[in-house]
Amino acid sequence: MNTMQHPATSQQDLSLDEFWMPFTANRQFKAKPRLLESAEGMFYTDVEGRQVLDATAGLWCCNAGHGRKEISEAVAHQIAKLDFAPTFQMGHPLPFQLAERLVEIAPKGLNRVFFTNSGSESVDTALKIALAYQRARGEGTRTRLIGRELGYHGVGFGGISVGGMVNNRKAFGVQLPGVDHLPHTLDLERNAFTRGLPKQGAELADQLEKLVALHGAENIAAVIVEPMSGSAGVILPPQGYLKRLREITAKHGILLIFDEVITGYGRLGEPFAAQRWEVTPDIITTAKGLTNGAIPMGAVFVSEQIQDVFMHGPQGLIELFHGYTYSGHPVAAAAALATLDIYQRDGLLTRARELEVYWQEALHSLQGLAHVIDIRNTGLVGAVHLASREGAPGARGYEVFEACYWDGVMVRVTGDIIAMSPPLIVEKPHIDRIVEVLGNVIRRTA
Ligand code: PXG
Repeated sequence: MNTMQHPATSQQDLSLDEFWMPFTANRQFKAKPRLLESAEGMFYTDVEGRQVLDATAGLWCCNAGHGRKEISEAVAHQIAKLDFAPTFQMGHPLPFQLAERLVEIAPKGLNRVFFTNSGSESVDTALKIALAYQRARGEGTRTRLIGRELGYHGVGFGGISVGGMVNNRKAFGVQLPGVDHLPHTLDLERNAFTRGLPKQGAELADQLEKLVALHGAENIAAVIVEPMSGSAGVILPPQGYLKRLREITAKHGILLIFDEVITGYGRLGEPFAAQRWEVTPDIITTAKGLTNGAIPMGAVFVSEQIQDVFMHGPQGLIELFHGYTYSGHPVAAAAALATLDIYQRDGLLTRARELEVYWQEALHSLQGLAHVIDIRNTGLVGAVHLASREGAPGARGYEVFEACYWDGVMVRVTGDIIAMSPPLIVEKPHIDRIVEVLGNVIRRTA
């Protein structure tokens, strides 16, 4: 195909062949592309000038909405002042400042921060810290990791091993050995159309006791779960479930890791799900909302007690042989600091709480439409679960997703589940519009 002049302005000029798109049906997409060109506030504008209401905060990351000048100015300033500086045996002030600011909003006790560039890297970092911690405290037989069915922990080999999304695992053969999984908590029979957290299912956490009995606590390093599974289609923790996991892990000396790549930075009405649901894990992984999606960056929160275990031996010893060239990158850190300023100044870390009931009632107004078999919500997250067509799982969901886009609302689709997580600056008329368009599309989709 012909190549185009940079920058692309019109679809006709653009060769779509060379970019192998991630998590995309490339041939289907390229036959009828959806190309976004600019963004402001709650809206994208596509290359044909169509306004698209963003009901997904990009990919669950643009929590303060799009086009925030404070962030782009901070980035422009920083890239001109210090484009890059190493953080291996060298340093610069920004990641130190950022870590201090992050600890102020983190759950009490999680006061050490390791920087990465993505959620996947945050997960692998957390798993490696957990393994090294157990070894450093003299519990070196604790090498097993436990995840959960339908969990999404990114795409590194560690993440897909503890993750439980079947399609993300099965094409790749070998994974980490010594991994086991808890059952997922999706239970349409008992919990369909619950507003907020399901009442049934806390006992599913007790399955961890079974895994402990099977493998021996002395062989298990850590349990990793998303407090709320986002990617699998908004699967919520039953009331009491996370507390139970915390009790069982603490009893057996197993670390509890919350993967808050989606739930972190205000999505649920508190800075972190750990605060919203009053369960403090030992490690929290984050990314996405940390920089409002503007520059790649992740952060892993660890308790001081865990870090202390590493701080022994000769002064000159590198305590953790782990890190990325771009850990604490100055431009990313500047973006994160500007993002935190916005979140705090505009009260965005708790705004989801204020809008939660309005959001919930709007979504649940779709109950009763054909093929809608469940609606789930918490904070500013929601899902409409559609029945699969016989022999064609995912087809109905994809059609709804695509039609919503052409009608001017961007939602996410996973299988036959429509997931939504609007920027935290969303206003009630936006919510009305999202639900109206989605409702109309579902009504006309067979
Ligand atoms: N953990 C969790 C809980 C995530 O949701 C990752 C780790 C990996 O992050 P990176 O930055 O490596 O992609 C994620 C990412 C979707 C969707 O629509 C969700 C994610 C990414 C892309 C799409 O459900 N979550």
